[in-house]
Amino acid sequence: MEEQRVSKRKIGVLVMSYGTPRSLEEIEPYYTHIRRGNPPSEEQLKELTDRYEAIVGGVFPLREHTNRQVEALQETLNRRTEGTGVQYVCYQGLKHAQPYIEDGVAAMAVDGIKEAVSVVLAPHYSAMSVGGYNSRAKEAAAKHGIELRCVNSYHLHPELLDALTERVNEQLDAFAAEGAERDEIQVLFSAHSLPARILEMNDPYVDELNATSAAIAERCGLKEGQWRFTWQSAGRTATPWLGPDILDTLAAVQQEGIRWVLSAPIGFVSDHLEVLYDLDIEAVQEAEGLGIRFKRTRMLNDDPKYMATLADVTMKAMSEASN
Ligand code: FEC
Repeated sequence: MEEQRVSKRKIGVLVMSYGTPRSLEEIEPYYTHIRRGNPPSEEQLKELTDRYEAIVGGVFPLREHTNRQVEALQETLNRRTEGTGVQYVCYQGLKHAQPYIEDGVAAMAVDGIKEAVSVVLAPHYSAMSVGGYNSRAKEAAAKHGIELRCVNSYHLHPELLDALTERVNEQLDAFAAEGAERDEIQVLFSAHSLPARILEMNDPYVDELNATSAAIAERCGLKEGQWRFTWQSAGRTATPWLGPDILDTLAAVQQEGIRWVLSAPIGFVSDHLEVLYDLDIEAVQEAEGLGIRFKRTRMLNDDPKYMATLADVTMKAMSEASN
């Protein structure tokens, strides 16, 4: 038995996520890393620290969710490969915090991994988001002599769409229980904004997000005009960012007479700052001021259908490479 286990083909899985500080003291180096080595001003640092303190009093929920997602993906892959000659081993690599992407790849090398797949905990590809993760992963893998295949996106995977559809329906039902007619509810799908120059780069980000939104709207039976896509969490910089922002969209839908809004942040997969602050605090306050009833869909976190999606795309990347 032991001999059989040793002879299994071992494939590394680099599971990459944005990363978050581990303590209030780590906010400054984290923010400096996001800003490509430029430390934030005192005012910028205070503003970010205040946002973290507002969400859960200085705890960083993204870390726990990423840890749990990596564990749950490992368990899913173990179940799928039981009795086969292949073993997948997951490693975590974060974009802006420890363990960095390069640390995850170095840990694979220490364990003797020679072939690996990288996958990002974000379903939609942009050269400015997932592309950045994958190019760092490729560079580190080449340094250690690891053959790496990258998953770019999985925004229309049927199990991902099922999990997101369930979440939209759940909140539509919750609104209905409060007296809303289902077709009076406006669904706002959203994702992290990016600098508007991606529009000149032939980047698939916008199309992929629209495709996910349209697929969920269809599965939920939403009528035309009952949903739209909007942006959120744009950076606080002088460059133009993709819009409209959700706060402006709330004002626009109020002008159209809409009173019930369901926010579905499909560009994110975990409970973290951009959801717990930008939506649950900022957008909720804006909606209240406009007389709009506002709800948000539950995040995927370690949902089994999301884990099945990740396991599928990981194994598919390997099988395509072997053909
Ligand atoms: O909970 C947490 O601690 C982390 C939450 C978090 C997630 C996240 C995801 C994405 N971001 C994306 C793009 C950008 C671009 C800039 C930028 C800046 C920040 C800052 C914080 C932050 N992001 Fe983020 N992002 C999260 C947090 N992000 C904090 C810095 C302060 C601020 O602007 O609010 C601008 C960088 C620059 O200055 O050049 C661009 C994209 C995603 C979704 C995909 C992914 O998860 O990678 C795209 C979670």
